[in-house]
Amino acid sequence: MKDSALLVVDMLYDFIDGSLACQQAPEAVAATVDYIGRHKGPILWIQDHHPANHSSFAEFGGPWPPHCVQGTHGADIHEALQPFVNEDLCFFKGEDPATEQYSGFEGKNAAGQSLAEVLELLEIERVLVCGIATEFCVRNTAEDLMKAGFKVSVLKDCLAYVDAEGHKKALEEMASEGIRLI
Ligand code: VGL
Ligand code: ZN
Repeated sequence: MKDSALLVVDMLYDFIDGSLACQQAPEAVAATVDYIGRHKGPILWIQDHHPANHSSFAEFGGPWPPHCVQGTHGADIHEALQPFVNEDLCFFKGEDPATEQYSGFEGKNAAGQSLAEVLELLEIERVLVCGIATEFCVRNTAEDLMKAGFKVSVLKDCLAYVDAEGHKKALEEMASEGIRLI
């Protein structure tokens, strides 16, 4: 059987203990480290990576405090996960100041390859998605992967969220769309 890929979404300091700290984030990081110990296939990473003048920031009319600004600590992957990071498998999103980009699907790595392109090169059929935030990046990424024809599972113990109700609703809706919750 082909390997499944693990896709870790936005486990970045600003979403864990920084300006946009999400509920359950430290627990989700610990559960992800634990899961990686049992995971066989490749591990890919999505990173929110904004310029300092991004339109999603409140001072520019958006809904969020400044977060994950390029070159800052808040944009870094949590240190507990660093031993498993391969730079070629890191995909950046949110780099265009004018565009909100919750989905990591069109994220690009340093070589300019897209997530979908690399998943295809790796001959991945199923993508296991975990990360932050359930309602935004996790959900949009999982749905785009489904639409592109990948099988998708979400690791429900490895998620953090902005709002508990929103998290619950997002899980229900993903399940109804055929995304497997494991
Ligand atoms: C996200 C809020 C702001 C996410 C990104 O990726 O879930 N949420 N920017
Ligand atoms: Zn963002």
